[in-house]
This record gives sequence, structure tokens and C-alpha cells, in this order.
Amino acid sequence: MKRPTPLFFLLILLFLLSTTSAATTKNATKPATPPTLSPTPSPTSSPTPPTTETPSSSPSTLDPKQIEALQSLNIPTTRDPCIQPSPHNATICDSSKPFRHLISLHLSNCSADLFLSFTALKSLSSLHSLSFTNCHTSPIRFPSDLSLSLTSFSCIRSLRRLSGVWLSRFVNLTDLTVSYTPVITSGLYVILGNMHKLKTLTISHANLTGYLPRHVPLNLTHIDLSDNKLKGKIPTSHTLLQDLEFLNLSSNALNGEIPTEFGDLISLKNVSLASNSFSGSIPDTMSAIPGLVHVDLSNNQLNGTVPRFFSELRRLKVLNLENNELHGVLPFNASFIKRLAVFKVGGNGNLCYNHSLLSSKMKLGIAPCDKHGLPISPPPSKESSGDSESDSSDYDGDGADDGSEKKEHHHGPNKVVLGFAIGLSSIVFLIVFLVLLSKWCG
Ligand SMILES: *[C@@H]1O[C@H](CO)[C@@H](O)[C@H](O)[C@H]1NC(C)=O
Ligand SMILES: *[C@@H]1O[C@H](CO)[C@@H](O)[C@H](O)[C@H]1NC(C)=O
Ligand SMILES: *[C@@H]1O[C@H](CO)[C@@H](O)[C@H](O)[C@H]1NC(C)=O
Ligand SMILES: *[C@@H]1O[C@H](CO)[C@@H](O)[C@H](O)[C@H]1NC(C)=O
Ligand SMILES: *[C@@H]1O[C@H](CO)[C@@H](O)[C@H](O)[C@H]1NC(C)=O
Ligand SMILES: *[C@@H]1O[C@H](CO)[C@@H](O)[C@H](O)[C@H]1NC(C)=O
Ligand SMILES: *[C@@H]1O[C@H](CO)[C@@H](O)[C@H](O)[C@H]1NC(C)=O
Ligand SMILES: *[C@@H]1O[C@H](CO)[C@@H](O)[C@H](O)[C@H]1NC(C)=O
Ligand SMILES: *[C@@H]1O[C@H](CO)[C@@H](O)[C@H](O)[C@H]1NC(C)=O
Ligand SMILES: *[C@@H]1O[C@H](CO)[C@@H](O)[C@H](O)[C@H]1NC(C)=O
Ligand SMILES: CC(=O)N[C@H]1CO[C@H](CO)[C@@H](O)[C@@H]1O
Repeated sequence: MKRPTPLFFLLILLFLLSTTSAATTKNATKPATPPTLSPTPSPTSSPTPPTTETPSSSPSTLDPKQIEALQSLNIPTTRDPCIQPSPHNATICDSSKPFRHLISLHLSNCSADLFLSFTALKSLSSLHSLSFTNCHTSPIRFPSDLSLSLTSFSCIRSLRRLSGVWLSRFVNLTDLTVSYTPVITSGLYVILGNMHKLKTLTISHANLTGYLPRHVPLNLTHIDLSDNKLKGKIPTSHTLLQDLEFLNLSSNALNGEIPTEFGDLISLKNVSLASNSFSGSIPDTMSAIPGLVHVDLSNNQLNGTVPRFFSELRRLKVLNLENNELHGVLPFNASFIKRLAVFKVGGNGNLCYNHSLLSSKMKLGIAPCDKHGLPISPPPSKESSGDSESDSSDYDGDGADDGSEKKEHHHGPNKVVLGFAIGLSSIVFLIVFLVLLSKWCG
């Protein structure tokens, strides 16, 4: 009986092949890209140029004064600036007659000698949207007509530095962006005092000092004040922002507790309070915010236990609680943690996981719990070294790296092994097939 043996081999190989390929497809179907929530920086929707007219009836009809102004700003006007899309989308015009007017102007990578003259700016007061990117020209005096007509102003690595009083004159803004440009002011209240229509506010990497203002424009949907020098507490009045979807206060010097009224931010999706000095516990009221997608509370002094409600937030993709003072048993199971794209809890010395629910292979960066719900102390060899307090959090049985990491990493080695297995089994399969073939043919 010689035949059954190769056949038997063949069957085993086929079985092996099918299981490995099933495993790979399982992984491939897993990642679901979360919806992007980037707010569209909308200057009042640009009217589309009338397409019904014949091209001959609409030559360059931009107001001659504005053509002159563009020339003084080194913007080429040999081609009609009103034809869309303009180079780098630098200009957008309205459709008024007999002359069209600019409603949007984007200056970028300006030459060092660019001079923004008051006269040029005065003739541009039809603009609704004005933005500067990498334009290190001197700060400028703005005609008040232009300050009032703008609904969108953006300044990224430009104009050297801005003052709060200067910014406060843009009272009709719905979108304000200042980034990588120092803002000199005694506080945000100076800037926001009269901007009642503001919807998106970004002042980041701007060395902004002072406190968060008590009164903020109530229609805000987006606040990014990250990487400044803001101090003090979050005023409870901020929780009146019912439309707020995005809040980034990371990398400031804010402190105090996260207000219990935080749960009133009912539209919130992405929030980062990372790298401040917030203390106290994570408020349970956050469980009332149904749409939370991204929660980053890392690098603070938050204490108390990790609330269980996070696992009930259906849309959650990112949860970062690392480097706080949280304690107790992690209240999550593996299926919740695997559902997230990012999960970090390392650097919480007194936090531990239930090893009958979670495996050390997940490399959570925290120790397993003993039966009293306390972290199992690290083995004596590590304990004796004890030169750093955070050492205990590194204990994870099989040498976790420095704390925490994305869970995707663990699938890395598996993939290599899988690929190897598939390769090997196909080679063996081929050999067996050839042997069989030669036997049957010969
Ligand atoms: C919100 O967070 C999600 C998940 O991290 C991310 O994909 C999305 O781009 C974020 N939205 C904004 C506006 O940053
Ligand atoms: C100009 O804007 C349009 C629509 O907003 C966009 O699709 C296009 O990519 C932009 N072009 C450049 C060069 O930025
Ligand atoms: C400005 O310069 C940057 C980097 O040099 C380049 O990537 C970008 O496309 C430039 N933008 C414009 C509008 O010229
Ligand atoms: C801007 O606001 C001022 C005063 O607040 C108002 O008089 C003016 O009509 C507004 N301008 C525009 C273009 O909306
Ligand atoms: C806020 O938004 C609502 C609805 O979009 C609008 O009716 C209201 O006038 C806005 N408030 C301000 C101060 O612009
Ligand atoms: C930021 O502000 C501090 C004072 O608060 C000042 O010493 C420092 O030079 C500023 N940095 C920049 C880049 O403006
Ligand atoms: C908040 O801002 C920081 C720095 O600007 C950035 O690295 C981080 O990704 C932002 N977080 C969220 C949730 O958008
Ligand atoms: C948590 O921090 C708050 C504020 O710092 C403090 O009052 C409280 O005693 C701390 N609670 C625990 C359990 O450490
Ligand atoms: C994991 O926890 C979630 C939320 O608490 C729960 O809905 C789910 O059934 C749990 N899964 C398992 C396998 O226990
Ligand atoms: C760990 O989970 C098991 C099973 O759910 C439970 O019986 C046990 O009490 C838990 N241990 C701790 C320390 O919470
Ligand atoms: C969770 C996981 O490891 N996902 C991987 C599945 O495979 C794709 C490529 O096929 C990777 O990009 C994912 O990271």
C-alpha cells in the first residue's frame, strides 16, 4: 500500500494552505478607515463662473484696481486671475459686473522683499478670505474695510508675529487660523471678544499666553489651541458649546480637574487634553457623548480608575490614557481593545490587567493584577534595580519595550511567519505534486 501516503500528504498540505490563506484574508478585511472629519475651510461658497456665456463675451474683467494690487503683491496677472482653477488656487473672483472682484486670496512662499502696501490692501476690501503661508513679510496695517469684510483669515508661518488687538478687529470671521506664528496678547479674550460668528478657531504653536476665556463664541465647532502656554482651568462655560466637534488643548500648562459638565459637549468627536497638568478623575459624564472617536488624555496627573464606559462608545477608535496616575483593574476585554486603532495605558504605575481576560501578548505596558486587583510586583531582579519609579510599569513578563505601543505591531511578526509558512508549503506541495506526477506517468 504505497499510494495512500502521498495522497494523505497532499490532503494535509491542502488543509494547511486553506487555513493560512483564511487567516490572511481575515486580517485584510479588518481595518475600516474612520471617516475623516476635517472641516472644510469655507469662505462663502465661491460662485461658479457663469458657464452659459461664450468665452468671448467674458474677457479678463477683474477690477483694474485689483489687477494693480495683485501686481504689487508679485502675483502674475498675465493670465486672467479669475479663471478657475488659478495657479495654487491663489485667487477666486465673484461674478459681479461690469468688473469682477476678488473674494479669496492666498499668498504663499512670498519673496522676502514683498511689501503689503496699505493702498493695495485697501483696494482688496472685497475679499472674504485671506491667507498667508510662509510669507515672512513685516506685520501690516489693515484697512478697516478689509478687516470687516473678511470671514476667513489664515496665517501659517507668516507675518513674523501678530498682536491680539490686531486680530480682534476681524469681527466678522467664521474661520481663524494662526499657526507657527507668535501671537502677543494678554489673553484669548482680547482676540475673541467681538468675534461672535466664529466657527473654527485654530491658534496653535503660537506661544499664546494667559487663561482660557470665560466667554467664547457659542457657534464654535472646532477649537485647536495646542502647543501654547495657556494656563489655569477649563472654565465650565466652555461646556455650553453644543456644536463643538473638535477640541485640542494639548501641550499647554492647563491644570485643575476636567469639569463634570464636560459631558455637555454633546457633539464632540475628537478631544485631546494631552500634555497638561490635569488632575482628579476622568468624569463619568463623558459617557454621555455618543460620537467620541478620538480621546487623548495622556501625559497628565489624572487619578482614579479607568471608567468602563469607554467600551460602550461605539465609534471610539483612539484611546490614549498613558502616563497618568490611574489605578485599579483595567475594565476592558480583548475584543474592545482589538477594535481600536490606538489603545495606550502604559505609564500608570498602579494600573493592572486581569490576566484571565487579557493576555500579556497584548503588551499593554502595565502589570497583571493579583487577586486583590493590585499590580503583581515586578520580579526581584527588576525590583532591586529600582532607580526609577516608572520601572514597575515596564514589567510585562516577556520584556515589553518602553511601555505601550499600537496593537498593530504585534501582528507584524505573525505576518512574516505566515508568509514563510505559505512559501514553504507551496514548495513542498510542488515537490509532492511532481513526485506523484512522475509516479503516475511512469
Ligand atoms: C479625529 O480622529 C480620527 C481618529 O483618530 C481621525 O481619523 C480624524 O482625522 C480626526 N479628525 C480630525 C478633524 O482631526
Ligand atoms: C484647488 O482647489 C480645488 C477645489 O477646492 C482642489 O480640487 C484643487 O486640488 C486645488 N488645487 C491646488 C493646486 O491646490
Ligand atoms: C511653497 O513651498 C513649499 C516648499 O518649498 C512647496 O512644497 C509648495 O508647493 C510651495 N507652494 C506654492 C504655492 O508655491
Ligand atoms: C461686519 O460687521 C460689521 C459690524 O460688526 C457690520 O457692520 C458689517 O456689515 C459686517 N460686514 C460684512 C461684510 O458682513
Ligand atoms: C449660530 O448659528 C445659528 C444656526 O446656524 C445661527 O442662527 C446663529 O445666528 C449663529 N449665532 C451667531 C452669533 O452667529
Ligand atoms: C515665547 O514667549 C516667551 C515669553 O513668554 C518668550 O521668552 C519667547 O521668546 C517666545 N518665543 C517665541 C518663539 O516667540
Ligand atoms: C492636537 O494637536 C497636537 C499638536 O498640534 C497634534 O500632535 C495632535 O495630533 C492633535 N490631537 C488631535 C486629537 O487632533
Ligand atoms: C486624585 O487627585 C485629586 C486632585 O489632585 C485629589 O484631591 C485626590 O485625593 C486624588 N485621589 C486619589 C485616589 O489619589
Ligand atoms: C467585551 O466588552 C464589551 C463591552 O463591555 C461587551 O459588549 C462584549 O460583549 C465583551 N466581549 C466579550 C467577548 O466578553
Ligand atoms: C478576573 O476575571 C475573572 C473572570 O471574569 C474574575 O472571576 C476575577 O474576579 C477577575 N479578577 C480580578 C482581580 O478582577
Ligand atoms: C491588524 C493588522 O495587523 N492589520 C494588518 C493587515 O494587513 C494589512 C496589509 O495587508 C496591514 O496594513 C495591516 O496593518
